[in-house]
Amino acid sequence: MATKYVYHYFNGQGRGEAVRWIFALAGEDFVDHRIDAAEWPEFRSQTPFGTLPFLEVDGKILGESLTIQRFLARRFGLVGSNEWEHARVDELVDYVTAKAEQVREHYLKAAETPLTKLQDMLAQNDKGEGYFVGQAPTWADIAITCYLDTIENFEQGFLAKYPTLKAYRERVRNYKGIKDWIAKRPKTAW
Ligand SMILES: N[C@@H](CCC(=O)N[C@@H](CS)C(=O)NCC(=O)O)C(=O)O
Repeated sequence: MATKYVYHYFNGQGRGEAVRWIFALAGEDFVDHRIDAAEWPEFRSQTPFGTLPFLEVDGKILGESLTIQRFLARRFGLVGSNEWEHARVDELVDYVTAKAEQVREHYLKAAETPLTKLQDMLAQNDKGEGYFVGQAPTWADIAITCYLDTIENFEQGFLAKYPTLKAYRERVRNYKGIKDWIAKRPKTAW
């Protein structure tokens, strides 16, 4: 029997969206349960750590956004093809997650150095025309593109100064599964 996934997060993108993209890229069904601000105080007691997101996997509960992403990425083969690639993927996800926090706190000034670094790093693999790591998409591509989306949501056109990254973002957003997800997901304020 197919595994039943129920994913709980607020009605927005934020820390929660990358998991939805992993499901979309893998072509796996999940229940996308979105919690309203009004429901949150009561719903909090059902979460493992008092925060969202969390994931139910056939009734078993897993918290922490990066743990959920890593668990699903391993399951769906989105972690790279050898030990070194796994490490590189983890490195990029850790980096971009920390930088996303800084954008939340300090806005786009905090994005300039990481964007330059990411663009240089991307150019080192297949001249920047492919993926961040290896020859197939990984959850690092999803984490990085969600970070780029956060930046563009803050200020549309900000990525114009980073043409390789801008083109990369468009490519990832057009992957099979992700393109459909972006078209059909609820339109939200963040
Ligand atoms: N380290 C946790 C942080 C989770 C977190 O802070 N989630 C926020 C939403 S993005 C939350 O639940 N905020 C509501 C609250 O703390 O009351 C993770 O990555 O899952």
